[in-house]
Amino acid sequence: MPVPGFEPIVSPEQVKQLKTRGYFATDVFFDAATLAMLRREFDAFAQLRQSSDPDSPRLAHVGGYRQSLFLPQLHLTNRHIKAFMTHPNLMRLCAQLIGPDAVYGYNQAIIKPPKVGGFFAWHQDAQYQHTDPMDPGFGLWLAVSRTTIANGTMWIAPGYFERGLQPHVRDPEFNEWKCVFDGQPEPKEKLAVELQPGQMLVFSRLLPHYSGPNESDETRMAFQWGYAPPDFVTIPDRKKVEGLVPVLRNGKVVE
Ligand SMILES: O=C(O)CCC(=O)C(=O)O
Repeated sequence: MPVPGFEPIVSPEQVKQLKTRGYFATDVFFDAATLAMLRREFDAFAQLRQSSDPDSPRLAHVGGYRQSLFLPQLHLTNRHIKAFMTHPNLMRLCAQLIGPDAVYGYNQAIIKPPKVGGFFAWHQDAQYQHTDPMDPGFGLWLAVSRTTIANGTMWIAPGYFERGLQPHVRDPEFNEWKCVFDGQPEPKEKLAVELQPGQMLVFSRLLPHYSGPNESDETRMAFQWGYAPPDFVTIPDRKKVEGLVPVLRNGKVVE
């Protein structure tokens, strides 16, 4: 049901592809000023992290391996990013895909410095937090810089989306989950998602995805978060997720 006051922003074909293949890519969704703001704020967070943590990856080539910078929960301390979460285009997307009530939760910037930014293992986001329903709302991955195969863009395995949550094994070295595809570490088919700055991958929490190492001379910058209806719970304990931030309530934007 359309939400009054919010024009749909993506096509019926894109909505169908999200339901059947677990993803679609948007056109450029944000203007240059918004992208410049995100770059500026992410750079500032990165500088701060680097000045307080000498082991943090540098935004210049320092050699080494697997040194991406993860900057979590930026809305908590940054008013520009908090305001970005209710950007009019995002609210149109929420109203179109979710309805009159929506929240967001965990968010992070992921910066892969030139040459040293590492890969991120194949996984389904649903593995990191089991919920009922398993796939509430949608995830977003925004290219803040351009994202290419060479600089470590996202790869996806749509063939596994409809098969639900796949087995994962824990990788103690990197403290992360690795998806297992019919007993194999790699899916039979995969697709690289190369995006221009301002384009987004809209995807399901059940879509297996991976990102490659940054072997280029440029910095890869992305922002990841998602929106959901407010009423999902974690399983098996059936608790509400803490820290969710409402953005739409009864069809009105919550500032
Ligand atoms: O931006 C990336 O490299 C991918 C990160 C990712 O998939 C995740 O944190 O779930």
